[in-house]
Amino acid sequence: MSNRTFTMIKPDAMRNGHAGAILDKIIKAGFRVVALKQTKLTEEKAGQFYEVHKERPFYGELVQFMSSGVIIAAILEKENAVADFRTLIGATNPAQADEGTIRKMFATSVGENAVHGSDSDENAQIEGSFFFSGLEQF
Ligand code: 3AN
Repeated sequence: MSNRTFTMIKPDAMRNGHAGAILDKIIKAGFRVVALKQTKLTEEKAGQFYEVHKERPFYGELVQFMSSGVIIAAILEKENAVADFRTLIGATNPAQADEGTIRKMFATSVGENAVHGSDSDENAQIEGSFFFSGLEQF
């Protein structure tokens, strides 16, 4: 089992001034930052990142939104990182997210849901290397 996951703080949370509070919750939950940067996705890059969702009805909206402002991308390390991080962020739809989860506290809607979290060890690896070279991971 891998001990790393990948996250993005999405444009809604960045615009709403929640980046600091979200990073604080992540670190206090026991995740170590392996790599971190602020960046902005082009539509093309956002399209590539979410390629697996290409056939979903919300794909166009998702690509537009994810390229609409700056994001923070990070690789995080902790035992059982992928599952524990998904627990910390809560359900995709903030209306269904548990109390105290990042999405419950900071997300606006199912589309603008504050944070991304990898859904498997394999995707954590792929997504982390989409943003960071080996030299940027410590
Ligand atoms: P999660 O981010 O919880 O893994 P996925 O993989 O089902 O959820 O969806 C990826 C992203 O697509 C979500 N984070 C959200 O931004 C967007 N999304 C998912 N479902 C919808 C929807 N019904 N309408 C708009 N955007 C959606």
